[in-house]
Amino acid sequence: MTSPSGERSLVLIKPDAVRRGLVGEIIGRFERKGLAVDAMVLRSMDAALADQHYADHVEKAFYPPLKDFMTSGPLVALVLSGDEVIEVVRGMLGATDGRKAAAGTIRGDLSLSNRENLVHASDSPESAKRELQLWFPELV
Ligand code: 3AN
Repeated sequence: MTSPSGERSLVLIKPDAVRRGLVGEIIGRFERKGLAVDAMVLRSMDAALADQHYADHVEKAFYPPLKDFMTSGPLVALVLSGDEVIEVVRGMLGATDGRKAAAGTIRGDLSLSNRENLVHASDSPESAKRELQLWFPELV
């Protein structure tokens, strides 16, 4: 099914990327791909927002350290738009585990971790809708 060109994705450039000075590198890749930045903010994720954002993962064993990591410092939240942006950005991120992600992807080129994997992006139109409402309620 073809997605409308006005599709949007919620992207988080995680605290590891901010600490490592990779924000420009990562946003640059999205811009060079031809995607538009519709909104962007540097902010932190508190415990309550983490529990809402990762509602599907709160019961999993990896969640407590993931929550500690995601609340450990500022991150950059952005809204990207473009043709099939949700699928396109997921492809640009690569597999969850940076050690296994393909070369040429953001995680494949820049991460060696399963947890500190630099970027989150919505994985479906349903999660994009939910996450955009959570992070940028003024836009939806
Ligand atoms: P993705 O970010 O590729 O969509 P999810 O949604 O399965 O991956 O997991 C959400 C986040 O949880 C990942 N970005 C990663 O930081 C962390 N994570 C996922 N699986 C593991 C794991 N097995 N061990 C540690 N952290 C994990």
